Amino acid sequence: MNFNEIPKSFNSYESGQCLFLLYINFYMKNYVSAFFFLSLIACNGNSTNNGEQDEKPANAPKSLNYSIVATFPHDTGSYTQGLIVYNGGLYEGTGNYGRSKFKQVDLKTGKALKEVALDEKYFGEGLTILRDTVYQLTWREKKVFVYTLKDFKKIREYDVDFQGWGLTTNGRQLIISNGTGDLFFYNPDGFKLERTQTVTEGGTPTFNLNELEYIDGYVYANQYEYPYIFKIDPATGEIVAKADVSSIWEKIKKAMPDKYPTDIVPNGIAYDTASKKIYITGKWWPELYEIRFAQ
Ligand SMILES: [Ca+2]
Repeated sequence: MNFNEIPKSFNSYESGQCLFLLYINFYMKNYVSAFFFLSLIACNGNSTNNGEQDEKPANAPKSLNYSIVATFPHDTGSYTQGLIVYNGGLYEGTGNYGRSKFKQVDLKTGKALKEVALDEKYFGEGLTILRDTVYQLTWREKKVFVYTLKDFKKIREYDVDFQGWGLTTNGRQLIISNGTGDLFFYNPDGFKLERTQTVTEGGTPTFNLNELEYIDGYVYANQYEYPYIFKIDPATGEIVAKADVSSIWEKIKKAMPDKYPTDIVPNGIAYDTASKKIYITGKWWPELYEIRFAQ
């Protein structure tokens, strides 16, 4: 999605409010102590609203630890919306009007081997390949494009009634996120909705599910604007584990100081079913990482 449509409950906004209160308090000398402590209470209150609760529910997701195995270059012109590996090849779908593409990428160089540019009126979103057929979502345009993998030729378009965000496949269905906390399971034949699954964290519905990847029976999802990758049980919607990629994201922010932090979000997860390798990247990131989860 585009950062222009940011829900009001985001951390960055709330952190900004806390800093603003502290700034005002600093200059209200007569009331410094009282307001300072009130501000701390307010900030702590926001933390609770963000889900960083003092007491985790019994069914809170486990921490999903990971290590970086290898680092590869990534095209900083790619506003990554979907990342996949299919038959050993790396493919990426990118967004932004006038810059949206579907391309095959050389892992070693980060350069496109083959690509299709979308018309500038479309904002590309999630991407997946099922049975040698490529599916690519669009954002507000509510179109799904279908291409042949062999020659990247567009063979079909479907109209949908939702914003497209993330896309993956369990080998039978297309699994879609649309910026909410729900996953939508579609039959690719005729593009019919078969099931909707609400995703929950500790029993509470989540939100901002974005780029997706199906890995060994679980759906992994980036949470837009947050440093999390969720591991979701698709049968129940429960987030069973959660990885925090803050350290990688902070490194990218430092490397790209001119970019708005909420624009260069983590938003690419790919899985090579043959080699069992997992790759992650983000929008306009200069690097792509092979990572290994600890569990
Ligand atoms: Ca993916």
